[in-house]
Amino acid sequence: MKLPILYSFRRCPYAMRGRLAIAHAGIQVELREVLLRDKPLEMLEVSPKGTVPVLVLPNGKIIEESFDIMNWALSAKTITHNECKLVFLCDTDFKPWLDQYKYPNKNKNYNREITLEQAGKYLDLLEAHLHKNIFLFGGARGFADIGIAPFIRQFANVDIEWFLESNRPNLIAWYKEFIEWDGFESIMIKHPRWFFGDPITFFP
Ligand SMILES: N[C@@H](CCC(=O)N[C@@H](CS)C(=O)NCC(=O)O)C(=O)O
Repeated sequence: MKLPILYSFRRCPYAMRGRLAIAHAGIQVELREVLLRDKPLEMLEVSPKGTVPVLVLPNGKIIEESFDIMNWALSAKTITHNECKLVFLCDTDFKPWLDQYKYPNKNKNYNREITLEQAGKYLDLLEAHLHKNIFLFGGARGFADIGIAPFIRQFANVDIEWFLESNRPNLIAWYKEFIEWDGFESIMIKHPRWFFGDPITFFP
């Protein structure tokens, strides 16, 4: 049976959320680990925009946005408008500040305090959600947790002491639960770079 093909890059948070959703849904795909600076032609042919993740379905359909891959994988579960909105805000409002924070040298006007204040607005929003439940929308991990956690992990890793000392106990507990979750560990297993003709790497 032909499997969907997932072009992915281990450390990319967008690819992580795609892998998390696929693994969470219990779907099996063929994993093709790429090098961002030398992407395979097979991937660029089907998705010329050149970002990962890219999912190629057996019927030839291409899904080239991580959000859409999560939607595809988790479609059996009910995804609410509010969950989508929180993930969307992560990509539009939080990610630009995360990029500034991660790569301060790329912007000569970089200001750490402003960045932390602006990114902090989104962190506060998550903190408020987590006030009621251990996951963002209830007692079980869902679309929003999977879609957002890889980005919060990246943010935390820039200055872990600052993050752990910030006054957001629920967010910190949620973050720790995520990084210690074996479901997360399992999607972070290292795979060699894919080359045409290689044997299939099954994921998960
Ligand atoms: N909107 C895209 C963004 C994906 C994205 O930007 N991925 C990065 C890696 S984290 C990428 O592939 N960048 C291309 C490159 O670095 O050449 C999505 O959600 O899938």
